[in-house]
Amino acid sequence: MRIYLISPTHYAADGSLHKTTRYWTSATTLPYLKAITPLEHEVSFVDELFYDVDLGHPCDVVGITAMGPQIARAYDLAAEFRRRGRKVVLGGTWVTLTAEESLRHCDAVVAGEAETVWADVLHDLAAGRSRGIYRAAGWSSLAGMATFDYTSLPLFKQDAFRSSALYRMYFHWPVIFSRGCPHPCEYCAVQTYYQRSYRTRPVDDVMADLRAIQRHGGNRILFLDDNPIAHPEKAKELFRAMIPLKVKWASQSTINIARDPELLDLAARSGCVSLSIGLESINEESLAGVRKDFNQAPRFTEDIAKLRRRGIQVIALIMVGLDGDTPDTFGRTLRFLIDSKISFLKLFTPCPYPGTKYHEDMLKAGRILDGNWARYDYGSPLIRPTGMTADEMIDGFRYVYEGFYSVRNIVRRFTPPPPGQLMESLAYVVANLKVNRYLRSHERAWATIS
Ligand code: B12
Ligand code: SF4
Repeated sequence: MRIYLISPTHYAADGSLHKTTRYWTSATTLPYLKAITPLEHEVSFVDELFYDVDLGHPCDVVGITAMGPQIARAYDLAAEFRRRGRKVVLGGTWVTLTAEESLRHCDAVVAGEAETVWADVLHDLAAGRSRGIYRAAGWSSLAGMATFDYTSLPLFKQDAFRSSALYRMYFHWPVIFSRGCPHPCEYCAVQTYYQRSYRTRPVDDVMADLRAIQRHGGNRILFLDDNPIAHPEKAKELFRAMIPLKVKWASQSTINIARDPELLDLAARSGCVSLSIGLESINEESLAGVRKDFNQAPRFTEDIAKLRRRGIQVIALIMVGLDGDTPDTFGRTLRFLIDSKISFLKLFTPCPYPGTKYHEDMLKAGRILDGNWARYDYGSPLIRPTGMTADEMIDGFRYVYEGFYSVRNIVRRFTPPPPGQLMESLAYVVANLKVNRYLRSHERAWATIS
């Protein structure tokens, strides 16, 4: 069969498709799915963030992945392809957590990991049948994961990589070390999808990927993991092995990385230059309300200082409007972010992803304000907060963003920059100035910065 795999974009507030021509990394979902597809099938793929979906594609099966607000576009594409007589399969995090609802939009749903069920789905569709929801019986081993040609990544621009030193600094090659997360944060789709399980790949397999990337001339890595340090001893083993490679890497991580001196030392020595950390809130009560109390907000200032001392730029992920937050939380949050010299900020309003405990609680309490999945982005008022009105939440959200990215505060945050990483700091200053300009020219940019 001919299979067409799609990663959709999301709709902008005016109903147009959000598009861009450049992106700093790429998901691996589509090339990886291609790599695990039985060889008798022919597979092509497209990421709609850059390219247009070919609605007339001469395929037998369309496979669509989706994250967050992309789900609205995924359902529309599914409807259009089915109208044109194609079989449609949906998969990915969102679909997994809403499998029954998703099945109404397609011929088959892959709920959870595809490794052990994808061949069955294709076999059934080829025979003109479908079992509806295909769910793997257990978690598949991460040893010997299928590999793919890294230059086929949907958002990688090979020409730009060859011709532009700036692009070579900008593009981060995606690598996976682990899947899942054992923490209980109630709003989190990751721990819900993986049922709080956690697995790492053998270090040798990850090293093979890193070497393959280096053979292509790549030296900047992004770990796609949600929590690569959940098993600290495994992470230490990986970081130790990576030291001789002399790559630079970025990742998400919990703040626990700052609280284990050996782990932090190995991370820094293996080339860690920036970490996106889900601090979420400076309010202990707000953290406890979503079971993220392991964060221990009073330790943040000291933790961030430790990371900066090792030359690591800290990207803070913060939620505003959680229970426990009041209008004065915004000012305190902004001051904290500036005083701790955070390099980059991603703000979120609380988002009740269907399937999570947080969604269930908000639904029961009648606090969900918007059921339009297309608006399940970073900064829409989706739940009614308890300590302020929804309007106050959005005003506060803008106030923190505007304050954080004001030129005056950019200067304050990078004076002095983290030691030993001058080029990284310069790149972050430029990125900050770009956000400053973007925020001023795009009215609803607040909700879609990534
Ligand atoms: C890379 C990434 C991005 C990139 C994507 C760039 C691009 N277009 O290439 C960027 C940074 C832009 C991004 C943005 C966002 N992302 Co994102 N992203 C990821 C990340 C880190 C990796 C995805 C990946 O490559 N995984 C590796 C592949 C191999 O695994 P996989 O995708 O899970 O696929 C497996 C199965 O799920 C299944 N599968 C998946 N899709 C399909 C489809 C079919 C047809 C089949 C058969 C199987 C199948 O098969 C695979 C093998 O088992 C994941 C977290 C993660 N660790 O997965 C979050 C994640 C998917 N993102 C998420 C979200 C919410 C977002 C955002 C809304 C912002 C945010 N809050 O993080 C935006 C939305 C984008 C938009 N358009 O508006 C959530 C999804 C939650 C949900 N319920 O939907 C995740 C899980 C992160 C999280 N912490 O919650 N993201
Ligand atoms: S630590 Fe991060 S990935 Fe893990 S459950 Fe909490 S929010 Fe999710």
